[in-house]
Amino acid sequence: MSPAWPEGFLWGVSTSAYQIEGATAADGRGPSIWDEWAKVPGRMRDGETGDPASGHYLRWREDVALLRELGARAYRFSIAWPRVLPLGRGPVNAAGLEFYDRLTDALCEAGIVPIACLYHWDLPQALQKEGGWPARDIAGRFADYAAISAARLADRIPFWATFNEPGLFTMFGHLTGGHPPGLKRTDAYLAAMHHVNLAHGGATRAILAVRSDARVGCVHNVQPVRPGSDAPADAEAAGMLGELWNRALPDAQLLGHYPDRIAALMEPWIRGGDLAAIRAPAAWIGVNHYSPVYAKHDPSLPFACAFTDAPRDGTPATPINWRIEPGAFRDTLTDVHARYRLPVVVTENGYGAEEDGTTLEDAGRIAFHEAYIGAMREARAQGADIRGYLAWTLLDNLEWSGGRRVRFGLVRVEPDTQERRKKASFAWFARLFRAAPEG
Ligand code: IFM
Repeated sequence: MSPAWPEGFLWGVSTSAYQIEGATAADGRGPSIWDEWAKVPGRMRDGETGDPASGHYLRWREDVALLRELGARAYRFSIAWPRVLPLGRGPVNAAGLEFYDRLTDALCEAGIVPIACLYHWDLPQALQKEGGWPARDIAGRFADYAAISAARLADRIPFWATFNEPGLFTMFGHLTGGHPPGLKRTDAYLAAMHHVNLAHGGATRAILAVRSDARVGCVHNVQPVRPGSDAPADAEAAGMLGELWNRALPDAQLLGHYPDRIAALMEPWIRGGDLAAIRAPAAWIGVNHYSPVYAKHDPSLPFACAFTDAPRDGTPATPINWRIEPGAFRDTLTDVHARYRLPVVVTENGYGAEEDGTTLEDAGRIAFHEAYIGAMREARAQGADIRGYLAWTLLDNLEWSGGRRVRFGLVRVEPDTQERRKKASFAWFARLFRAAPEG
């Protein structure tokens, strides 16, 4: 497979802080909105919390050794804002920054390119108390946090992502209510999107002020939204949901405007100069893609649209019922490249399953990645400028409110001991990565 891939292609894996670190109260870390959320019974499957997750905060050396053994060329991790700034602002927690400093050093020593994401959903709870993303002031707090992180790490971290999946966490946290802070308010949702966009622009400029050669981007969830039926109302719902889910964030960040259907709705939050402030120089775009999704018309809901089940048409699906459609991945990659004209890095793509550990053979996961990497190759052949593929994910982890039963890892993590056991997919990826040309 290697000849199809250029030198320097970023082959590797992604993780996120809250999903793997555990140690939520260690060394001065402050609480995040997910810690607060997990306190309420019934919200997290099996009563899980951020502890122990995958125990990475204690076992990070072992995990870097795994990355080295995997032959990963790149590794995307997220920095936990509440570890660096326990109150979201104000005094820096030295121990928190040191953790990421040591991790970065170890990655560099192993010859692995670090890619840091500043926000994978773990907002400091103290900032939530001040209003969270719907409060405009948060954009400045985020830029300050970005500057602090970059000042310490950007000498060794070449790639930075401001946010992971802003289209998702703004919607689930403020409109549909399934993520913290659990709001179901249209105004909060629209405001959150705009302030995340402002935060993206401010943070990008803050990182570039520290290090002008930093390559800054943002990681977006991009999934084609299809109508759930032939009804025209479902087609309209899919159009609306597609703009909210896939476009509202990257269009503002990269094209300088909100998509047509929602532009007027955003006006109450836009002040003079905002759109220019949001559109900061971007070096790349991250795409997280797993499957297409479906929409239906529902006049009782804001925007009259909702996610709905995929039709039962015999299309294969993963064990957690996510449709397996490599062609949709290929088209997503070509569309994103054509729309934004930026180098694309696939920052997440993976296969979730409940696995009881009786076997480490995960043939379904291998077949999934093989098919999706084949689709990525087709997208490249069609001209899409794709610079990397980071599988989701290195370790079995905390799948948010889904708990730890659904596993995406190439490495199994035993729930009671956090012992690591490599799955067959680990060896498959190791062969792939080692066959790729050096960069
Ligand atoms: O685990 C998540 C990740 O945090 C964001 N993207 C999708 C993954 C699988 O659900």
